[in-house]
Amino acid sequence: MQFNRKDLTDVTLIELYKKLLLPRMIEEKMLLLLRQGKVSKWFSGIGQEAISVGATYALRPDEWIMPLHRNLGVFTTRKMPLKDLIKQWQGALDGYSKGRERSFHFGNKQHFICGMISHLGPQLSVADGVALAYKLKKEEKASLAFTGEGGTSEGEFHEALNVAAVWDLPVIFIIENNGYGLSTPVKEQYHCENLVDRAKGYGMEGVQIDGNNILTVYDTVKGVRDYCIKNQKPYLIECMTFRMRGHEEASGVKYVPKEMFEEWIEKDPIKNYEHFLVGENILTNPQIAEIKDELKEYIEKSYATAEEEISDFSILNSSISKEQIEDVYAKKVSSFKTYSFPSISTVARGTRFIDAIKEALYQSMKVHSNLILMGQDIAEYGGAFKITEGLLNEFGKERVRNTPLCESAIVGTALGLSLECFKSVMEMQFADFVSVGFNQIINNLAKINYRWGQNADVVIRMPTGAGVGAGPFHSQSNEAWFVHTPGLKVVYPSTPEDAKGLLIASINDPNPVLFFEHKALYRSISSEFSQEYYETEIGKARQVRVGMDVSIITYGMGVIWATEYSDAHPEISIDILDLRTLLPLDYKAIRTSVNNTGKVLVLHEDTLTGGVGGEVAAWIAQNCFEFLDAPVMRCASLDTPVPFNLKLEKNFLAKSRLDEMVQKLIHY
Ligand SMILES: Cc1ncc(C[n+]2csc(CCOP(=O)(O)OP(=O)(O)O)c2C)c(N)n1
Repeated sequence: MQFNRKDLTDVTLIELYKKLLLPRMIEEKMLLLLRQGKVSKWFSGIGQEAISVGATYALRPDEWIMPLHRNLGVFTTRKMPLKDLIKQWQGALDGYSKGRERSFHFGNKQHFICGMISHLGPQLSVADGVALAYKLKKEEKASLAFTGEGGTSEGEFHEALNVAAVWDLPVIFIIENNGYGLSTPVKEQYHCENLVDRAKGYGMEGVQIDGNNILTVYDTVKGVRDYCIKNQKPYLIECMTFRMRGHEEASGVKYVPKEMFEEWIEKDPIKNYEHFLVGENILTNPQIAEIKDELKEYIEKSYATAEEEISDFSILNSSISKEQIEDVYAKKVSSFKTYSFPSISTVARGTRFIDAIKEALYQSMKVHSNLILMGQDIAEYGGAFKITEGLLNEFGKERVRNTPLCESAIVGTALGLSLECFKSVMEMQFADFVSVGFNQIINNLAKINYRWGQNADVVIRMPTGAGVGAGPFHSQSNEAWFVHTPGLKVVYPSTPEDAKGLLIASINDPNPVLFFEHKALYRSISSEFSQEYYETEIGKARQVRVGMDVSIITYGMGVIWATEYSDAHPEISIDILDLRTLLPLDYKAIRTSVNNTGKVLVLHEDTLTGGVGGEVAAWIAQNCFEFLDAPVMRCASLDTPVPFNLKLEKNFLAKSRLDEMVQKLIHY
């Protein structure tokens, strides 16, 4: 192995050696502990340390890194105290993730390390978001994301690299090509000759290097970082290396031919670097032994301290559930401030549902200079429903961003922006398309605050619903997918006034909010709403009508149906409750409505099975049983995809069974 020290001083070369050696020695200790059952899960990076260490050393300590499960060297090179890392690995309640996450699936803001989710690829898009933040702030920084060669087969790899290239983002993407996925060899993983060749396809530069040579890695990443910042462009580095142990410690390496180990042991990054340092008289063998002793002592001491502190930690107490639940959501720190808007220059003021959403976006953009809008065709074109029309002229291309067609990467980008304290609103062109951004929402945005205390300040606008003959993929109601996910908030207004106030509140909320807007309401309903900048509280239902005979508990289009039905049936005294927020539900208001009538119909446009109505009905049955004079009933759409033909669609929709269900309930 050839080492080229260029202008590095002896001191730097020795420091790099210590940094390279530390993760190896920690791992050796951990593997012992693993055998003793003192650590539960371990992903080994032995043989690959030069990549984590060299890359991290080449960055500034306040530049975000998105590591994966084999990147212990990132955590140690960022100088995270080993005793705290050990607590994390032991699942301790005072570890970085408070016992909630696996060994390397956590992050830490103070060290600018973003925790991975098991799905691997999503880290790449989060790096895009951080780089976008650097670019918008005109900071001289780059972000860095790791992926294995297996992870390059994920759609997220393609999406993230494409976004970085199209948006000219200063991101360094590093592929650690270590020969195998879990057990899958490279020839079954990809068919191009070299993964770095893909860089050209995205319109970016790339290089393939020896990932076992610490000086090559360090020097390359340092140069690439300068390039990314100076040229405001991404860069792809493929590091050739080898995984010397199993995917995780329990899985073994039987599928790897023996010769490969023999070949790669010769290329061991530490042995070779040591050889170079001794050969160049930078270190002597006794000095190396001394360094090893020092590190050993540090490791043993850290382990002993961690053990001591862990055993001191108070045993779980009765408030454990409360604390766990409280950590799912970030707390709102700033209180609401009012602003006056003398003129809404580019937005002609109307009173339709769509005007309310526009105004909420406009005013929020004025109030929050760190708010970014992203979505397909939202800039010049004004969005599929023309909601963002005019915003580009008012706020400029940096803040009103057309995106490529890649929902997952844009949700990930939104999260990355949040790491750097930006807010974002992403427009899903149709709520149906959220399925291709699902993983980032469900697994990254929703869980991140609970996992390691980082909030995801993101609103996703979801034009939803049927009734206009748009067929199965432009009509779905999919709010229930998200209501089942702790960490998200799900908001669903049914009036212009609420649409404005709830959207402003969602943007002010530091948590991820799925904001449902019924498309059929955009231009069909109108009512006065205040020109003030105001919030409608998330989690509070609205009593639409007070009645005595039957309660209809509903939301979205259901509110319109229930109100029309009530108007057409003055003989029935109907209590109508608009839930407005589906997660969290307003149980107090639900109880009041049940108490008013004793007969409850839960109505929604979504299909019946597994819909939000089931949750509401179950809660009422358990908590309001004594108020009930009849079983809680549900009126929902048919359990089929949404059909295209208008007659079929009408039959599909819950509205066609509303009268039947109300009558059934009344005559029970
Ligand atoms: C989306 C997803 N599919 C499958 C897995 C299971 N899995 C975990 S690691 C891994 C192999 C990853 O290979 P590579 O990206 O080359 O990284 P390496 O582990 O070799 O460092 C697999 C299949 C996963 N974590 N996420």
